[in-house]
Amino acid sequence: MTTATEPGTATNSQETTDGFQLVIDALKLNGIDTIFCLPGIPITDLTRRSQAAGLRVLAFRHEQNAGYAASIAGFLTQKPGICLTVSAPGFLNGLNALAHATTNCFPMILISGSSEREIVDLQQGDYEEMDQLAIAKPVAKAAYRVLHAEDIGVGIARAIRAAVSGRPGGVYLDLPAKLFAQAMDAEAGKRSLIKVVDPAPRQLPAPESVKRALDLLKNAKRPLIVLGKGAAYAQVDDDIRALVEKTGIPYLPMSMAKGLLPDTHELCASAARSYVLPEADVVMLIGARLNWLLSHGKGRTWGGKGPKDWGGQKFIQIDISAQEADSNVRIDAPLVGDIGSCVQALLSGIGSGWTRPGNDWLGSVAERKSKNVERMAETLAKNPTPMNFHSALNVVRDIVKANPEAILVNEGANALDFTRSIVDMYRPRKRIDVGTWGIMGVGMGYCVAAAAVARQQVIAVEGDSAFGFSGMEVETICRYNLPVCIVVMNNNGVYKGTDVNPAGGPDVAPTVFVKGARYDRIIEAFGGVGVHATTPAELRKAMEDAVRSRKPTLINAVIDETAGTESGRITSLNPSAAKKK
Ligand code: ADP
Ligand code: TZD
Ligand code: MG
Repeated sequence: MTTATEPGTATNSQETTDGFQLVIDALKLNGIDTIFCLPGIPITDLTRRSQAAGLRVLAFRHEQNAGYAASIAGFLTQKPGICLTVSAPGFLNGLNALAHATTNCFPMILISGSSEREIVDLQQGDYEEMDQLAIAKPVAKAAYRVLHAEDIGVGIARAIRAAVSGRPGGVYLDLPAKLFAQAMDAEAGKRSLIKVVDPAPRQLPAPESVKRALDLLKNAKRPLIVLGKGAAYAQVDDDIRALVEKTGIPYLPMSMAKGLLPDTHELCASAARSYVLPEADVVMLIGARLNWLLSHGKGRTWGGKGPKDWGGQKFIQIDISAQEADSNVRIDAPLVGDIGSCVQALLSGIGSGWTRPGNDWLGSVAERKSKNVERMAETLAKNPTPMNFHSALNVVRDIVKANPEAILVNEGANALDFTRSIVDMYRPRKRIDVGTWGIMGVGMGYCVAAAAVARQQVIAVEGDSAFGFSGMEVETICRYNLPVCIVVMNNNGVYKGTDVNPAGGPDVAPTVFVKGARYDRIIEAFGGVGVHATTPAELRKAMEDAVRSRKPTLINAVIDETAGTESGRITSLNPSAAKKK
């Protein structure tokens, strides 16, 4: 770096530092201990020197998977997950995950090396030339570029603060190749770094907002709480549990909020979802948006007459983003603040004189629940040949019950929907899945991150299509010897394996894969354990062995290829399926 090394500008110390070192020092100073990356020009030395400096550097086979790993590490730890990539194509591969992090409100920083600014800006054709900053901006919560070594401290500090404060999201940090080799005085370099103070400050709700919410809740006849992944992210599990139990209000966990309270809790209304949504009169959303996953808070799901009609519910919404309220339907009592502070304020406002909801409401919820649970138990008890989703997931359900600390990764269509409803979760932040976009490809990246940062056994339930998006990362799982047990629900295709080519030609239908594929053999190539399971008994034994040995394991679970339905539970969103009706 020219200015800092000019005679007279350096301080007394003789030692110099450089851009590489300052990035590493800045990350470490802020408690970052893991980097998810894929090396190459210009960041190869950054990955090496990070490892030398004691960071855990996990290298992937494709940047998208490193990015997904970083995003979910952010969700699990509240620290921004760091993904490090090369320029242009590497950056673009990572960009999907950055957008995913922003969409899901996960804190993540995508750090990409970039080519020479002068050449990029004049479009003179540099190696991997691209104006990455401009491209990242629309999908990132914030995007910054650092040109001078003495600004690295500020750049990293801003990136961290932007990722974790307020509504968390994905941040892009552009580090041009020239930056890394810039030298500056070591003392001055050290002084330029910033340890971020209070990166995600508490945000207390206004007392009048708390009162408004409590008034609504107190007068409700049929109240309902919806817990979203924001509530899981907030890590205030005891307070949320206290709120549910003190008020006695039934709650519905969104997919990644499952286990915040055990799914077997008497107030869990998951098994009565289609009853409680239209019937509730006051709904309190805690860290959950009224997006498509909740049918936008209106329509028939909520008891509305037509597909877009309001069902008559009043809504309380706890969210850190003031802009979220009214995005779909009227929010009668927005409670803006961090979930911890909001829930505590509600708890103290409730005091001791709270009346629990009447037995007519709790009783009918319980009745619906037990009917549905009974019906499910009957289905799960069946043992058809070939194995279907239910009989296979009955095994997964038992294994998760016996290993409640294990983290469950889940993606696919039917493989997702059935797992979500069949496999109970018992602890917070143990279920990580396709999230807000319903995205395929998060699987193996999530497995690596979960095993690395949470240091728990990981169980992944993967559709055979879903698995294919990140399947090569089984090498990564084997390389780092991670305790990951992957179950591929192999029904020979996307949704099912029975489609035929309508034109009758030699190509199979677009949803169909090689029949009887042996996914188990992929992991064997890298020294992991592969198991071919055609019965629940074989699946059970293989999963038990995997959990006991903690060896990287891939079980090819052969599922009846006729078992799935088009798009799983979201057939209604599929235009061609709608046309057929
Ligand atoms: P789900 O998909 O589980 O319904 P969403 O991703 O739609 O959940 O919603 C999560 C919400 O949680 C977002 O609106 C986000 O702003 C909010 N959120 C995240 N962290 C916090 C927090 N610490 N305090 C308050 N709100 C939060
Ligand atoms: N691409 C991406 C990135 N995300 C997507 N969601 C899709 C494509 C579309 N898609 C789904 O929504 S589910 C799915 C695709 C391709 C795969 C379903 O097949 P599967 O699961 O084998 O994973 P089931 O059990 O056969 O239904
Ligand atoms: Mg499939």
